[in-house]
Amino acid sequence: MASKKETKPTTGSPKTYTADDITVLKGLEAVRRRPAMYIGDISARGLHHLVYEVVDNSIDEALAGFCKSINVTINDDGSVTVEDDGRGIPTDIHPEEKRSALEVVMTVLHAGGKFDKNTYKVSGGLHGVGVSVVNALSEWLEVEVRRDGKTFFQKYKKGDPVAAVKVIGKAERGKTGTRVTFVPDGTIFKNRLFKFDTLAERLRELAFLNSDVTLHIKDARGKSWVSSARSPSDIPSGKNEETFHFKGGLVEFVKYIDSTRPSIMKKVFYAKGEDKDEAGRAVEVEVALQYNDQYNENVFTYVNNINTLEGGTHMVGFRTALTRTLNSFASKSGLNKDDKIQLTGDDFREGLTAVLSVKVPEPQFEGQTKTKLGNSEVKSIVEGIVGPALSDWLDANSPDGKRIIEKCVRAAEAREAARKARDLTRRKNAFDAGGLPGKLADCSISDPAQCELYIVEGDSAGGSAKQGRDRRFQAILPLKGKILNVEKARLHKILENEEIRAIFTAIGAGVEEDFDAEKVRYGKIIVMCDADVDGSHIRTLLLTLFFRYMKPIIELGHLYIAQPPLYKLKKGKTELYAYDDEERDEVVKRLRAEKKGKKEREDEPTMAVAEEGGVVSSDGIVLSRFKGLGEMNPEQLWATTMNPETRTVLQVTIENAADADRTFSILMGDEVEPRRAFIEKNAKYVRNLDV
Ligand code: 0RA
Repeated sequence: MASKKETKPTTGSPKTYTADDITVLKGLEAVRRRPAMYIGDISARGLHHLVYEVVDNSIDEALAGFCKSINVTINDDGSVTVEDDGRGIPTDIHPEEKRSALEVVMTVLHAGGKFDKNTYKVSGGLHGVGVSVVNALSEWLEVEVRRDGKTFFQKYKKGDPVAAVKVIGKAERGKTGTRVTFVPDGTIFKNRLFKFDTLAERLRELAFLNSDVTLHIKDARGKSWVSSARSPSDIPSGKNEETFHFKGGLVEFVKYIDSTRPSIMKKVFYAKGEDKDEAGRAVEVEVALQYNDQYNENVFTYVNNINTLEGGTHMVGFRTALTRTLNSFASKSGLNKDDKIQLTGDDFREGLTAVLSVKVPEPQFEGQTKTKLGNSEVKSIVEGIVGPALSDWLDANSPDGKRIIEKCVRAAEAREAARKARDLTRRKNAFDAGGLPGKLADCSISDPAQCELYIVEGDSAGGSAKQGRDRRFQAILPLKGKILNVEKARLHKILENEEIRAIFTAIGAGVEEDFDAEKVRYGKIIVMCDADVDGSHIRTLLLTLFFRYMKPIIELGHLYIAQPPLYKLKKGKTELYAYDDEERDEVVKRLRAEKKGKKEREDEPTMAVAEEGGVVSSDGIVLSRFKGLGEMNPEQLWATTMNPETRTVLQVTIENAADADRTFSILMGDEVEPRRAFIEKNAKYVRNLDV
């Protein structure tokens, strides 16, 4: 048995710097100098990553078997608190550092590793960089640890301790845990607004993946936060508290993902197993799957709770097991008569929804976004666990098995029809200039990094864009009306669609499985639609197409949405544009101030906007609302929406893959009721996009 050391808080004596301290300072300063290297970026994504990083540490405690409950609170002062009931960060004096281990964990880069006894620490990609990174990037951070009957406390500013670790009270017998509260540093994060929904999505995902843990989130911000919102999605959502606990784990996750897609099975398949790698360390494998009556594949894979968007060896092992086991069940049960049609991996993936979660002691992450598992031993471990388990399950649930095989046979038949259409698209590929769509006005430069493709709603706006563009680097592809809803169609139908084929061939990187991001002909693909209901529908149809068939374009940050202005304000020869109501009111004030003395300008009421045509105010300002892109002439379109020097474009990102999938299936799928509920819940965004 290990002897327990007396826990003494460090004394508050004046600090003398040792050689070690200097490397320490260097470490955290490096984080502050190049925060993106540690948390990905300093946008909203990086901001939320700070919270995930602290939560991941609590999840590590849960994986080690010591933590049952994690609470996240967004406080009214803009700070966030993450509290767990784990063992608490150790507080005894660190033998080498000669100060509290707590201080070392909070202030030394990657110190977690030195103490870490956990088998599956959340490491890899941007995760597992340690709570010291969060500390370095915080205006201030406070940590409270309950351990050994005491409550310890330390506060930091920009990563530096304000004072030594102190005992501030007792802790109830047997009560242990860690509470971290921090405010992100405003000199690093320009936008410090936490989104409840974004945090809740990650906590929900973690609760599905770790069925023993209960995660709770509360938004304790008051009304004053609404006025500081910069965009409608910044406004705290109606819900301000949620608790996530899913006893059914991955089975419930699969049902959640497919909640708007009817399953063809009575039961969700589930398997869990463990095997050892060459070094004798345990690799855990857990999987749940079901088939729905639609055509998309929705497989989400995780390694140590990190979503592996680019797949990897665990995914390969899973697919191999699935194809092999279902094929042998098909011939064994005589469902594929005389084996007359060859079933391939593609056929077994149509309508498949699955979650695969593996725990790997030392994961190697590869790929463009470092979300691809590289450990080769994991393939056979996953295959060896999933294959036999699925085989047994099919024997025990043969009616479900039969429905799966029947669906796969239908998919194989459709695949044959799809092959012809697909060949057509392949031949019309990037390098075959003659194959480019006739209505594409291509750019003259060929370096993709410099080129932009505008996908434009409507022929008349397309015409303006063609005239207004800088033809050296801007290409224009006009679309006629609405494209096919890809959520409800099989691949061959999709590839027969003229408009969609034009998009695929203009981009030149192939389709779905054959998609090759290196062949993308444009570094920026910009969707430009009217700011009305039809425009927003077309935009959603296009986003669905990219999400389902060219996802890497989104993941690699190539996809953007143009922001045309909503208003034109004219006074005499001066023409100004406004992109939202607030800006419109400001511009009106500015135009008035030009004429009148400064004294008067604040008192003027803002002008009402007429539905039709322009409104002329008493002092000659003409305000008109753009109803569509087609109303702008080429020069206006260039000046407001296309000139890279002055325009705003929104980059499309995927915050959470499983939830994004659900959103698209809700918005574009068959069922009306969930769509109505979604639109009602998000009505404030919809209204703002559409009006
Ligand atoms: C180092 C060692 C141990 C636990 C932790 C760190 C720890 C870190 C965090 C961060 C948030 N919550 C946390 N809970 C625990 C192991 C402690 C032991 O062996 O008793």
